Amino acid sequence: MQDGKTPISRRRFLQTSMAAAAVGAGLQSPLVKGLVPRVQAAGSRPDQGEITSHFTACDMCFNRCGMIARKQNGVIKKLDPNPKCLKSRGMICARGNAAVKHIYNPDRLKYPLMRKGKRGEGNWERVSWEEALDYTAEQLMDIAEKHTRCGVMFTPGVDSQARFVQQFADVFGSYNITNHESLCLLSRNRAYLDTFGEVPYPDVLHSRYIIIAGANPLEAFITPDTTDLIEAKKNGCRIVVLDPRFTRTAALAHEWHQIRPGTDMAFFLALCHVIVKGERFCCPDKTFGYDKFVEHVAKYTPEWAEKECGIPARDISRIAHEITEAAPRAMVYPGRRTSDYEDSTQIRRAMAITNVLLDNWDRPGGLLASREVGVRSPFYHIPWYDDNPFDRVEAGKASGLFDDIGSFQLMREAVISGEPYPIRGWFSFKTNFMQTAPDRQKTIRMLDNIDFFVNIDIFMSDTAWFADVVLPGNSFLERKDPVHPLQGSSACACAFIRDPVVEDMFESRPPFWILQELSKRMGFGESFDFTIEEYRKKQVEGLDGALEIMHRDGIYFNPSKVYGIYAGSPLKTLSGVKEIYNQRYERSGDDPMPVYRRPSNPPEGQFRLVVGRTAFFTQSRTNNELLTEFMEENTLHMHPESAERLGLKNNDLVEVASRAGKDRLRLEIDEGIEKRTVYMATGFGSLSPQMSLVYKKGASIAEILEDTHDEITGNAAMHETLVSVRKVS
Ligand SMILES: Nc1nc2c(c(=O)[nH]1)N[C@H]1C(S)=C(S)[C@@H](COP(=O)(O)OP(=O)(O)OC[C@H]3O[C@@H](n4cnc5c(=O)[nH]c(N)nc54)[C@H](O)[C@@H]3O)O[C@H]1N2
Ligand SMILES: Nc1nc2c(c(=O)[nH]1)N[C@H]1C(S)=C(S)[C@@H](COP(=O)(O)OP(=O)(O)OC[C@H]3O[C@@H](n4cnc5c(=O)[nH]c(N)nc54)[C@H](O)[C@@H]3O)O[C@H]1N2
Ligand code: SF4
Ligand SMILES: [Mo]
Repeated sequence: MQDGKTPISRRRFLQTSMAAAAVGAGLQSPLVKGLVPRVQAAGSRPDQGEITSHFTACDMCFNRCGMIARKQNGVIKKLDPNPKCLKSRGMICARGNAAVKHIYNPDRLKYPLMRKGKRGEGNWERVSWEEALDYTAEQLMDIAEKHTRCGVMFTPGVDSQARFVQQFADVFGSYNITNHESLCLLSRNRAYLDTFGEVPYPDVLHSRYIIIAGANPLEAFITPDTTDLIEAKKNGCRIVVLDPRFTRTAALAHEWHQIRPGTDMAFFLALCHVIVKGERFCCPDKTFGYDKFVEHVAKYTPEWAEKECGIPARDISRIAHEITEAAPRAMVYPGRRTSDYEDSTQIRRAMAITNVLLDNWDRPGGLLASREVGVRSPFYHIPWYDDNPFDRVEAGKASGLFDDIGSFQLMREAVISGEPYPIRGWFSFKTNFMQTAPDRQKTIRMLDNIDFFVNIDIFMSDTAWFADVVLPGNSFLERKDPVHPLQGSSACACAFIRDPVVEDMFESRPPFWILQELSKRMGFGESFDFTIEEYRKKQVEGLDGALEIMHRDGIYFNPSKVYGIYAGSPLKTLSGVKEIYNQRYERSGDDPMPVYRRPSNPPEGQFRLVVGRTAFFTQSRTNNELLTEFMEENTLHMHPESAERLGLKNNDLVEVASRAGKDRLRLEIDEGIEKRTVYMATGFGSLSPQMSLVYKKGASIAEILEDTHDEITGNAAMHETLVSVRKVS
C-alpha cells in the first residue's frame, strides 16, 4: 500500500457505509447484543487469503466507536462496528467506514520534513528522524533557556496518546497547554459545572420530552445520543428543535422552530417564567436561589420572548406546560459545541436552570452524573522550575477560564502582544487551528512571534504547512495505545485499548515514540522510560481482568447503579445543591443568574454567519476520497428571498467578507435557513496543496470568522461574525 492505492473500491464503500447509515438511522435496534460476528467481510473472497478480525476503536472523531478491522493479505479491507460497544450501540458512521482512506491516503505524510524557505512557502526538505528529533529538541531547549519553559506552548489534539503530550509538557515545565476544547464545549461545561457541579450525560433513551437548541445530533454524531434519539422518538418521546437552519435533527423532530440566532436565552427564560408560575416542580430545598429566580424571570414573559426570538408566545407557553407534564423524564439537551456567542455560558446556564426546574437530575430520562470505569492515571513527577512565571500566559483574561485548558484565542493574543511574558515556541499534535480557530490571519500573525514550531500530523494540514518541522504521526490503525477510558453515564462509560492492526506505514511513528526520543535528548528520558504494556498495567490496577476483557471483547464495561447515584449526598457546587443563583459569579462580577442581552441585528445587506456539522466530515478532516464523494466543496447557504434581494442565483460564485477576512465559494439556495443568517461547512478552502482534495476548493470559514469569545470562559464565539455577500463576476 506504499503507493496509496485504494484497497476498497468507492462503489463498495458507498454500499457499506449506507448499511452503516441504516443502522445509525435506527432501522435496526441500536441495542445490538450478542456475539461479535465471525462472518467474513462482505465482498471479500476466501481464495484471496485468510481474513482476520482485529478489535480497535474508531478515531475519525472523538466518539471512538467500537470497531472491528477486517484484514486480508496485510491490508485492511473493511471496518465493522463492534456490537459489544454499548456506547456506540453497535454503530459506525460513514466517516468510520471511510477510515480505510484515512490510513491508505496518498496524501499521508511519509517522512519527517524540515522547512527551507519562508513559512507557508512550501519549500520542504526530507530529513531523517534523527535529524528532525535532534533539531526539535535543541530548539525547544534553546527557547526554555532564553524565555523559560513556559515560553513553549503545547496544543495536544483529541487522542488516546494526548495524555503523553500533556505529561511531556508538564515534565518539560510549561503550563501553557491548550487544546480544541476552547473552540468547542467550554461554555457548556462551565454552565453545567456551575449549576450541577458536573457536566451531565443526558439519558436520551428514556426521556419523554427533549428540547434541542443549538445542537444537531443527527448530523453531529454523539454516541449514544444520536441513535438513542431515534429510538426515544419511536418510544413516544416528543422532540422540539430550535435552530435557525432546518437540520436533519429538525427533520426528525415533532416541531422545529426557526429561532433568531443568539436569542435562545429569551426562549428559556420565558419557559422558566411559565414553569415557575405553575409551581409544580419547584423544589427550593434542593436548589440555591430559587426565590430570587422567580423574581428574576417575572419580566421574561412569553409575549416578551416572542418579540426577541420569533417563536410565538402561545408555543412557548404550550411547550412549558408539555415539558412540565413529562418531567422529570424530560430535558433540555445540554449540547456539546457551544462556541457560539459572547454570552454562551449564560445562554447554557439558562438551559441548565430549566433542567433544574424539571427536577431531572440523576433520574431516568433526565441528566445523569458522569462516570468513568475507574482507569487510573499513572503518577509522574512534575519538576519545579524557579525561573518559570507565576501562571499560564492568559490567566485572569476571563473570569471562568479553566486553569488546565485556558483558551486558544486568549493565548494567541498573549503570544502576539508578548505580554505578560513571551511565548516563542509551539508544539502541536493533531490539531489544525489554521482551519478550526477563528481569524486565520491572526493565527498566521501569531507565528511572527514564534521562533520554532513543530507539528505532528498524519497529513500536511494547513497548520502543518506553516511549521518548521513536520513529523509524520501514525494512524489509530497502526497504534498501540494506552487504555482509553470514555466518560459517560454509568450505563455506557467504558474503556478500550488499540493494538496495531497493520504496521506503521512509510516512516510514520507513534506519538509516544516521538516523545520518548525527544525527552531522552532533552534530559528527562527517565520520565518516559516505560512501555505501553507496563503503562496499561498500571492504569487498570484494581480492575480485575480488565485487559483480558478488552482483548476478548474490544471493550470493557463495569456497569453500576445508573440513577440516584447522589441519593441525598451533596452536589459538587459551593452550596452543595443545584445553583440557580451562582455565588461564584456574584464574586467575579458576572451575572449570578442569566440576564438577556439582545444580539446585534445584521444591518441591511449583511448576514450572521453560523457554523455547524455535516455528517460526512469531522471538522477540518475533509481530505478523504470516500467522503468527498458526498460533498466536494462547501457552499454558502442563503434563503431564497435574501438571495433574490442581492440578485444572486443558485451556484453563483460569491465573495463572503467580514472584518477578519474574505473568501469565495458557490451559493446554495436553502429554504430552511433564517433570512438574515448564512451558513457554510468547515474544512474547505485549504491553503496546503498537500490536502489535494480540498486545496482551494470552496472557502475557509476560519478565514472569515472574527476573533470573538465567550466572556466567562474564553471559549470561541463563532456565531458573532456578520458578513456581506457579493457576486463575483
Ligand atoms: N468554523 C468552525 N470551526 C470549528 C468548528 C466548527 O464547527 N466550525 N468546530 C470546533 C470544534 S467543536 C472543535 S472540537 C475543533 C476541533 O479542532 P481541531 O482539533 O483543530 O480539528 P480537527 O479538524 O479534528 O484537526 C485534527 C488534525 O489532526 C490530524 N489527524 C487526524 N488523525 C491523526 C492522527 O492519527 N495522528 C495525528 N498526529 N494527526 C491526526 C488531522 O489531519 C487534522 O489536521 O474545531 C472547532 N472549530
Ligand atoms: N459528523 C460529525 N459529527 C461530529 C463532529 C463532526 O465534525 N462531524 N464533531 C464532533 C464534535 S467535536 C462536536 S463538538 C459535536 C458538535 O455537535 P453539535 O454542537 O450538535 O453540532 P453543531 O453542528 O456545531 O450544532 C450547532 C447547531 O446550532 C445551530 N445554531 C446556530 N446558531 C444558533 C442559535 O443561535 N440558536 C440555536 N438554537 N441554534 C443555533 C446550527 O445551525 C447547528 O445546526 O459533534 C461531534 N460529532
Ligand atoms: S461517530 Fe463515526 S467517526 Fe465518530 S467515532 Fe463513531 S464511527 Fe468514528
Ligand atoms: Mo468539538
